[in-house]
Amino acid sequence: MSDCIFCKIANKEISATIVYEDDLCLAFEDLNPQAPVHVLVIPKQHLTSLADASEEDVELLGHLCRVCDKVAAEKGIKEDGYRVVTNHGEKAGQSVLHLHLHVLGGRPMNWPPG
Ligand code: DGP
Repeated sequence: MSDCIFCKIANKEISATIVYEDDLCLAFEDLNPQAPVHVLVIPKQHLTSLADASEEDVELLGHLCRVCDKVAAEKGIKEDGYRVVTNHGEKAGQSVLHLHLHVLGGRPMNWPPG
């Protein structure tokens, strides 16, 4: 989508600190980190959120989860523990309308989340 900021990052029209990339997805540092490690994992294909995904996307969604774990390992937070979060819609606080998985770690995570 031409006006989507994460599509622009995926297309390298906007710079980001990329920590992982393959044919299907990209992982980059969050601009406004909420933890010592805060990486966003996005599909290169535009999906607005998890609610926009269909049965056709099952393999892609599984791949994104595997990449979250890979990123956590590369960032050194796999052993101690990490959190993966995705927001859908206004009440969940989604601010960028391109599916993204937050990988958070490097500090204790509270539960329930705010
Ligand atoms: P969410 O609230 O779940 O939609 O999270 C959106 C996240 O995206 C938020 O943590 C900040 C991050 N973000 C927004 N714009 C940019 C950007 O241009 N670059 C990067 N690296 N992160 C961004």
